[in-house]
Amino acid sequence: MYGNISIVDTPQQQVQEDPELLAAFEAKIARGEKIEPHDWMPAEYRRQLIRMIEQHAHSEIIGSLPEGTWITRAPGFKRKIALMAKVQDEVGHAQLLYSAAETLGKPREAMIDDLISGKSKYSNVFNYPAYTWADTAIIAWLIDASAIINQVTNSKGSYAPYSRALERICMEESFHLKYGYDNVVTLATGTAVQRQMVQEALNRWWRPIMHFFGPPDKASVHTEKLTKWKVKMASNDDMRQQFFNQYVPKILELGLVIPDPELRKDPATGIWNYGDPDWDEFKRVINGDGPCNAERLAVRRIAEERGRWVREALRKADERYVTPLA
Ligand code: BYC
Repeated sequence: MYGNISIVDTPQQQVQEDPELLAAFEAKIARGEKIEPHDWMPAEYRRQLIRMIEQHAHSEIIGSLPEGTWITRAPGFKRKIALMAKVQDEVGHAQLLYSAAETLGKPREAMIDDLISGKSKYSNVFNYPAYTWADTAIIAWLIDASAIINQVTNSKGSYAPYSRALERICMEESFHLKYGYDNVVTLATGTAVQRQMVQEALNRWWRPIMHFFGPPDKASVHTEKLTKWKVKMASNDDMRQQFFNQYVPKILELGLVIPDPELRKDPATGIWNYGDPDWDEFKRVINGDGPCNAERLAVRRIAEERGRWVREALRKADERYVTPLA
């Protein structure tokens, strides 16, 4: 219970919804209308949205860390400025998304607590290290590209505050993608050492990027419900296929090798077939056992601790402002 809004925390806490209200809600969604925070919604719709938007917000804030470690080491002043702006944008996206999730009744403090205690998930990809400058280039090009595919699609979804946040985020992400592509092109058309560096980075990130779109549809837990309620506007496999369609030709054009010998488009169906990207690794990483999970959460815990006095000061100033003068 947060304030006067009761939040169902687990799917086990079944709520018997009023059938008339539920039917009206589903008809509204079927007509393509948006749901606003004050509108009636089923408890499960609220729970699913909080889960997904909160995970997305955490992904943005944790996602700023792998690239953030390169701000002090960026090759050249202009690239440093560009990277600083990108990292700042990602943190801003987290703010927009936490605000969107708050409209559903869960306070930001509770979301942050669930992140740093390890209760909430965030995107698998940010639990891997950025060893070289080329890793940052691959992140900014291909992870931002993957995020854009996901976000442009879901910005057409039913929950208005999430749609609005996604539209705004995508505008900034499209700059990130251009910045990342420019860095990859520089390396891929550079010296032999630079080409090797970017190829090795692609080898490291390809599998995590396959995982980014979520488990195969047949193993996805939430897709059916989220698609019915137009929160997810395409399945995990459909978005992964869209990524292949758009980016495999661009990667090959740069003379890079995709580290999956089985990746091939079936000319009859137009479907890309690919080798097993190791779904066991995906499960381990999203459940806390990736190469950098502990480090990422430790950084967030320190930030939370160090920022406590600022939040306290703001809260006190706020209280003083709203307390009527004696
Ligand atoms: N990573 O039933 P499924 C960025 C979990 S940041 C971790 O298919 P769903 C950027 C899933 O949560 C943008 N966990 O789930 C930032 C569920 O677990 P729970 C990040 C994953 O929700 C900085 C379980 O697996 N984008 O671009 O239907 C720098 C079963 O999965 C992942 C978003 O967050 C994963 N990849 O679909 C640069 C997008 N995949 O909750 C760039 C918002 C699945 O039952 N999220 N799981 O314990 C979504 O669109 C959807 O939640 C997903 C998964 C497509 C990711």
